[in-house]
This record gives sequence, structure tokens and C-alpha cells, in this order.
Amino acid sequence: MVSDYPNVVILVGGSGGVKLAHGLALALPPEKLTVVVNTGDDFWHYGLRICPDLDTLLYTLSGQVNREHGWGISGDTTVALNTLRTLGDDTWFTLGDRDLATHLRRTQLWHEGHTLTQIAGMLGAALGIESRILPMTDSPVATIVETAELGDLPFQTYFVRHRWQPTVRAVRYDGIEAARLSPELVAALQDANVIILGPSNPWLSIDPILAVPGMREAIRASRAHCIAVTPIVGGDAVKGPTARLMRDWGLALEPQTIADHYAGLIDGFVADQRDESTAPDGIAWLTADTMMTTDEDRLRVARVVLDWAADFSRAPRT
Ligand code: FO1
Repeated sequence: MVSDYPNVVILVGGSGGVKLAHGLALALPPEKLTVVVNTGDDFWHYGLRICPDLDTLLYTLSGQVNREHGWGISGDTTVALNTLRTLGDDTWFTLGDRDLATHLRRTQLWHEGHTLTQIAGMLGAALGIESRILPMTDSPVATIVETAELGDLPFQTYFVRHRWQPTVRAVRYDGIEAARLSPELVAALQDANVIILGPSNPWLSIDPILAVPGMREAIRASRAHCIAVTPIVGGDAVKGPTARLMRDWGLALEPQTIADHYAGLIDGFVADQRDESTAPDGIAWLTADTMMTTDEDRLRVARVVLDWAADFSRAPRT
């Protein structure tokens, strides 16, 4: 029997994008969903390879995430971290005890020579996740935030240690020129009917993915329609540094700014219904309630995007 469901690829960072990926996982058979994850936030800490956005996705799709924080594992303890503090470490990055096991296992697999794509697959399978989770690349890429007050900061130093308060002048992705698309990712984009740019921070979370050499070309070459979902709700950002960045850069907190940012790549834009009066010009758009607090919200937004994508696919891509 031929499935009526499209092959969906969604690009995500942490929080908002992961919530929509969760909604899609609730809406689609697992073999129809591929989640492509930002790895520019990844770093070495205590000798361990930490991949925050991959882990937020793993914990969310397996139902373990700490929903209050939006990262880490619900009910996790911090015995190891507290002990590190008594040993003199300043423990600026919170690693729970159970979360630590993920980093230990990933680092073990890394040193055994597995690619990050293989490791994400193994961890996903171990947690019972059937949808495909693909890092944006297996090559090491580090998002560096160039700040006015503190100079160049690795992403987690900017985001967690300094609570995204320094003024951002520019963002760069070290290692990006040498980064390669994995064969798994190339195949997923070739097979895609719909590609979604999730409601994550465009500059810090989605751009590193789009900056992997060949990624934009692969999206454009795909037969899939590409739809972006807004990270702006009611003239503000739901969480994190998006609004602060946009204000610092003199950008209007409107759907148009995000649609313009993705110009040339997207065929459609889902804006929030609270921003209907500033919905973008020059692109097909739709408004919906895009707040995704509960599982029902996530499923609802996923269905809005999938239904709209189905309408799109009745018209050939121009
Ligand atoms: N975010 C924080 O704001 N503070 C933390 O201490 C912190 C620890 C942490 C540990 C593991 C993990 O997977 C994520 C963690 N995050 C923490 C979230 C994460 O650093 C950011 O939300 C993402 O990198 C941005 O997408």
C-alpha cells in the first residue's frame, strides 16, 4: 500500500524547533520523519562530547525532557555536579547525573570511531525513538559568538555562562568550510516532499545548518516545498536570545524579517496569528496559533504545517 504521508525533513536547533519536531513525530509514521539538528552548539566539557540540541531532541521525543527547562532530563539529580563543585570546579554548565550517562556513552562511542550520525542513531534507538535523527554534519563545527563586551565566545559560554547578555556583533561557524553533508542527510533531502525550517533562532540555530556546504543547494534541488515556521510570536520571541539579537541589530520583530532572512530558500511562511497585521509580503503565508506548550498544541501546529504543505504539493514547485 502506498502511504499518503509525505516524507518530511525538519531543521531544528533547541526548544521551539524541537517542539515542532515532537508534534510531527506525533502526527507522522516514524519512517516519514527526519529531524536535522544543529551541532554548532556542541562542545567538549570535562572531556565529554556534549551535544545540547541533539540531546534536547532525544529527551523530548523519548518523553524524558525536563519541560520546565526545555533541556535535560525530568527529575534528574546533580550529585556528580555538586561533588565537582566541592572539588573546586565552578560548574557553570548544569549536567544532571542521568544526562551525564548520555555524554559518557556518546564520548565512548566517539572514541571508538563512530560518526555522530551513527551515535545519534544508536542513542535514539536505545531510547525507543523510531524517527530518523541526523546531525547537520559529522564534521566538527563550532558556533562562535563575536560579542562587543567579551570578544569571541564559544556558543555555550555566551549562552549559558553569560546568559546571552553580551551584545552580539556577529556569529561565525568555525570549521564550516571543511564540513560535509553526510550521505544519510543527502538521501533524506533527496527523498523529501516537505522541508520545514523549524521555529528556532535563525542566526544561532538554523543558519549553522544552512551553512554546511551543499545544504542550501540540496534543499533547492529537492522536489520538496520548503516552509519556515516563525520563531516570532506576538512581536516577541518565545524564549532565548532571538528578540535580544534582533533588537541589537535593529531588526523589526516581525515575520517579514524572518521571511526575508530565508528568502530564496522558502516557498511558504507560517506566521503566528498574533502577528497577522505584519504577515510577510512577497511569499505565500498562513497564520496559526504557533505556541506549543502541550503535546496537543504541538500536534495541532504540526498538522497545520502538513495540511498546508499538502495544498502546496498540488501545485508544482516553481
Ligand atoms: N541551558 C542553560 O541555560 N543552562 C545550563 O546549565 C544548561 C545545561 C545543559 C546541559 C545539557 C544539555 O543538553 C543542554 C543544556 N542547556 C543548558 C541547554 C542548552 O545549552 C541550550 O538550550 C542550547 O544549546 C540552545 O539551543
